[in-house]
Amino acid sequence: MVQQSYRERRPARELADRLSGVGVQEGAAGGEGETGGGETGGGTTVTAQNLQFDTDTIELPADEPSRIAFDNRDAGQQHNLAIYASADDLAEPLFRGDLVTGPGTATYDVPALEAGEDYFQCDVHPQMNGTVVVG
Ligand SMILES: [Cu+2]
Repeated sequence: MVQQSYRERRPARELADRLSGVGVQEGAAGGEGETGGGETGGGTTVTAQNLQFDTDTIELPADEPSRIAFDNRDAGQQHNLAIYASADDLAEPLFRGDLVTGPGTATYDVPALEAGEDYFQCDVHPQMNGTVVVG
């Protein structure tokens, strides 16, 4: 990996120097963007369709915020995704996504969760549920 990126960068920089200063700036900004987005943006997608989630297990990283791309494909139906410590403890969600009326999508910013297993469900249709594996 390291060797490859050096190889790619050197010629690019030389070329940019020859062309103009603008090229150098673009190259630098692009490099930063790759590092920031690639590491933290690892995405999980959950789709709701026919009153079902497309998965009964969601994997999220422990101790760091994460993101779930939520896709509701049920026309006229409201769905969301909420995370609870367990199915028996629905009073205080660890995270509750905004309701989305289908067809529609939302990006859920999930706060850092402790390693372990949590429970998720659609609050409108609690029969749509599953396990969140954090770690
Ligand atoms: Cu629902």
